[in-house]
Amino acid sequence: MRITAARVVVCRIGRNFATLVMETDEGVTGLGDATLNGRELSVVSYLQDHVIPLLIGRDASAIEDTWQFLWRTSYWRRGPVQIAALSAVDLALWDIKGKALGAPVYQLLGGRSRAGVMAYGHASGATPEAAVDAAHAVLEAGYLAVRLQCGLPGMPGIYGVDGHVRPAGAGFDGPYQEQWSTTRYLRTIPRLFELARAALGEDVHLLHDAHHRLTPSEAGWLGRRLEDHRMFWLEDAVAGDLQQSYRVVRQHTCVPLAIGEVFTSVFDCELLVREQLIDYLRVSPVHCGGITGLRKIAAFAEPYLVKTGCHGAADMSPITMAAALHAGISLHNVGIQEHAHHHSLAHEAFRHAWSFSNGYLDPGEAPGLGVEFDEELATRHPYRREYLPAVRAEDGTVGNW
Ligand code: KDG
Ligand code: MG
Repeated sequence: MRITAARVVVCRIGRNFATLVMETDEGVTGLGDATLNGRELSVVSYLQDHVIPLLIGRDASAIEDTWQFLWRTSYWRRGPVQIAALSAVDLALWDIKGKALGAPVYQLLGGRSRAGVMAYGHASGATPEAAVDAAHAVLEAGYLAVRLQCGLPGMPGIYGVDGHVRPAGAGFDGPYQEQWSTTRYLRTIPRLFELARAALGEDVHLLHDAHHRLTPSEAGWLGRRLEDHRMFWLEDAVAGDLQQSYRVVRQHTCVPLAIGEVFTSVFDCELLVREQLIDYLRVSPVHCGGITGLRKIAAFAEPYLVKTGCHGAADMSPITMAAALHAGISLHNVGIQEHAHHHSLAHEAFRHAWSFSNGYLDPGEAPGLGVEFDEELATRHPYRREYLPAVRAEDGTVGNW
């Protein structure tokens, strides 16, 4: 079976999505997510101008060979634009293989190794009390795990609190400015989880995302204060650019640590995994080389007892969720899957076999990735440039988003 054509469809349904549609001479079509949030069109160009010409005529069944070919011949191996393009191709090829064989992709990955993939939902509020109220609703919806984020006293808009990304009326041509105070944050978050554990009970899994904002010693301090609330994880306490930073964090706290939603390959987590400095890897199949890339990273992490907890924000399309779940149901070292909710229309544009029930996600039994793309509906919702927020400390210093 040969690849005959491929195109990238860009749309905005709640968030911007770039979708690779790959065709073959046997009439089987594959879908891949190519969305690199905030920098979408660079991947579109990379695919259209540089990758698709290399794909035409290639054997659609040769997934590993195509992965290695695109990884090695690009020369610029590890950048997020290159990897998002490679990921889209990989997902489309797995989709084609599954459809051609009449099997859901997870069956081609070794079959089920668990009954379902535990999902975590999101709860947030302007105050710790409001966030805990929101968490009750998440648990009522069936989740067994919830990520809590809350505002900081006197500071409008903060990471993870509903409505912060683009307040009504804010323009699309420059990043929305978010304020930040580490002092207020470190004062607020221990209280949030003290309240949450008391109000939500002993059984619920509690998660938090610090979004790359702390130094290693601040992260160690926070981790210690969260230990008694038995967190499932503390995510992105420190940016992972300097992997050895996590030695300091680990020396100070035994709170479980997660990182990796911006990692693009096994090299970004090699030291973190080898020294067992983290517990969960947040890599997503759309940003780490597809299902093939995710499997390579998970296989490396397995002997070190590091599990996956794939990034599942709403700025990746339902195709990525499908891929994460086919991998998630079949890999052994899977911890949890983030489940942020897409715009309702996204579920129509990307009709999917995956589903959520009683705290668990399941990839479903449809052949391939199990997603049908309504291209006509998608193209009625054109792309619009949008940036992630910028964060500034009280003195105006720009910080990590
Ligand atoms: O676009 C960036 C988001 O995907 C990111 O901010 C979400 O950190 C995130 C998470 O854990 O879902
Ligand atoms: Mg995160």
